[in-house]
Amino acid sequence: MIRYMTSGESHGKQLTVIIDGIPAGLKLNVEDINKDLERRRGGFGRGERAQRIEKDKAEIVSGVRWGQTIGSPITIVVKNADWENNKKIMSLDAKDLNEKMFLLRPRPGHADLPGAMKFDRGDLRDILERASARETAARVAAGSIFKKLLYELNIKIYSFTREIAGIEASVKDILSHKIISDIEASPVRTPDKTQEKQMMNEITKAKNMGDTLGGVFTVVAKGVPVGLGSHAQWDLKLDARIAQSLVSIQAVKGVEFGIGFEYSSRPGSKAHDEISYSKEKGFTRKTNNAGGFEGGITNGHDIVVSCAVKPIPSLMMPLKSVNIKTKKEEVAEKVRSDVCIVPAVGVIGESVVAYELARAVKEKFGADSVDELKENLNSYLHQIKNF
Ligand code: EPS
Repeated sequence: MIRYMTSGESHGKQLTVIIDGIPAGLKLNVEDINKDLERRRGGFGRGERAQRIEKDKAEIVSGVRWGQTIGSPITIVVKNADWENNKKIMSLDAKDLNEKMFLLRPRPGHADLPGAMKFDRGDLRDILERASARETAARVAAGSIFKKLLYELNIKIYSFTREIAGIEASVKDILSHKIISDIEASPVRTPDKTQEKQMMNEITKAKNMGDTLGGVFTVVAKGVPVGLGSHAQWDLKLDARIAQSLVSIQAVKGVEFGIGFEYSSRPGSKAHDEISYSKEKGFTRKTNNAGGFEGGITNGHDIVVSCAVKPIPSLMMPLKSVNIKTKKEEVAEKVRSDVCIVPAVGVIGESVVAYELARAVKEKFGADSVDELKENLNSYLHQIKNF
């Protein structure tokens, strides 16, 4: 089984991720992980910290030897540069406790208030440090390994920004690899050059107003074989697992597969992807409204999943709130933050989709080494071809 767990506070010493179950023999290079970390750090609309303070260099401290995984748990550490400026605030030592530093005015839309109530903390920092999207650096480091494993099986994943603040990109062929270079060259990670400018203008306007913006990103996985996930039990449905992983990303509020919410307004005759057959291609469909899933099982078409991202709750022009100590109405804490994270969240989306796919692949094909995994997949593909 593949699983992973992260730890670390936003301004703590480091983020850590432990990944278990990656087969032996996967070639790993820390620079590949760093490239993904760099992609997550970027994007027009990110704040000072993500872009200038943090360098996000991964250090692999276990599970790899001589450039290859060896089957044991892989540990990756990403140091927080900003810890140096926050040593007192984040101190482990009781003697450093300072009530003057407490954050008391929860931000509407943030984990601040329900988290503090649940964990009975008098300082909102105890919650916001872990709720912070900084944690996703650890998930992206892990995601880089999942993507690499999937790449060995010819499964490729990419993402792009579909919309920012209601400005929608027109993307002619989202399933063509050719758009990847346009996406990666765009400051907002969208392949639509015209809308890119509009999106950037909106972000600049919001920044000047002390406001924040949300949007929609899409993740695409190509080369996914038919038969991952299962209809037979609710928690084996792979689209459901992917949805859980995506909604677990900070600020994600909605998920749709394929045409998603549009299904509600179409009759069945115009909704479903008709099936055809040829000897060369086997079973295919001309359309992919379903986004690659039927009954929680991959159907051999590309996975297409989009997510709605809410505007970040840390506003420079804060909303009304209540002081948790005095219970008096006050405005929420002003916390340095980003204006729009949609471009970065696409990269995080790739990582969590890659996790769910890698986990499903390992569940179906077992294997302790990459070669064994490939062999098992190939024999299954042979079986599928003869169906
Ligand atoms: C974050 C607030 C900001 C972001 C941070 C996430 O941090 P700070 O308050 O220290 O400026 O920059 O994101 C990152 C540093 C990152 O690498 O993603 C938050 O509250 O979620």
